[in-house]
Amino acid sequence: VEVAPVAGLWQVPAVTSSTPVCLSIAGSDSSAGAGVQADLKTFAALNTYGVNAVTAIVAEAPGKVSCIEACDSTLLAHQLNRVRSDFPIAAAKTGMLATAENVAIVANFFQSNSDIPLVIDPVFRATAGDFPLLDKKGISILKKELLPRASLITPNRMEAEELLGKTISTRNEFESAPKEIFEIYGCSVLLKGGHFQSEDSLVTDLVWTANAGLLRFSRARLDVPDLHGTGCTLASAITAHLARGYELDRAIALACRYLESAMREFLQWTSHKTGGVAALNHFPKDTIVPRP
Ligand code: PXL
Repeated sequence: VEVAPVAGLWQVPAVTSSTPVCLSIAGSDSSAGAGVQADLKTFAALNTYGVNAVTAIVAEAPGKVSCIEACDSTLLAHQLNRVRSDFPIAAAKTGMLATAENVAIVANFFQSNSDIPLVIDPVFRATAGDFPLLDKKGISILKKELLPRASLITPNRMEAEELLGKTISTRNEFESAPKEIFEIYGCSVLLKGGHFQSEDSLVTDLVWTANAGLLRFSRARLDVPDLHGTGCTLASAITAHLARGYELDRAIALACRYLESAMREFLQWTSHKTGGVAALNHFPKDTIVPRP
């Protein structure tokens, strides 16, 4: 195949790119459906540029974690300071932090970068396999030093129970949980409804913000295989839309739409050995990325 050269002299553009930069602070997932890989794909799909600081490396396929190694916290601090000093970070997101030392580094970073909007996915355990993704002391530092700094936190049912120190079983408990979490930690809350039963065929996420009070975001409950990384993807999509200039409620609505498309258009491969595997499609055809 012959490719014609571009005519004329190419000149380095003198303008600053308008593409917003997003930062992911998360673990590496070898299956690339969750973690830093999911975050970077989501940032790219939503027309932002992703940079990252890796907190741990996880050897896994969906539902099967076989080995976890946390990154040294000095290496994490170097990654954060390196990208911060060169890139204009418009919004950031944290996922798996692995250790108390890493949480302390991240809390310290956001103390001296208080202008960056921050979405925290409080990842404590892998849903499948019940592997801890943050140690006990780390959970305690996260609660005290990092959550109060967040623009939004995105717990699922188990994480919300850990944050409140009690179970959330009834409809009423579910409805009042976001405000209770807000009152303890002082940040806006998106409580994901995927693990709660409902009479209708909808999944409803509840959001509590100081300004708007309780908001509801509903979508169809999809009959798809277990898709790993939905939490990482939702939090990253919210981060990308915040970086693109949207207010929090609009960023959440757009992110829910994107996640639904990534689920509806999921990918799957069959295998004689294991029966097969499925994954979120981070580049669904049905992605709408409106201009802010
Ligand atoms: O989905 C939670 C999660 C986040 N980050 C990493 C993971 C997982 C789940 O296994 O591996 C790196």
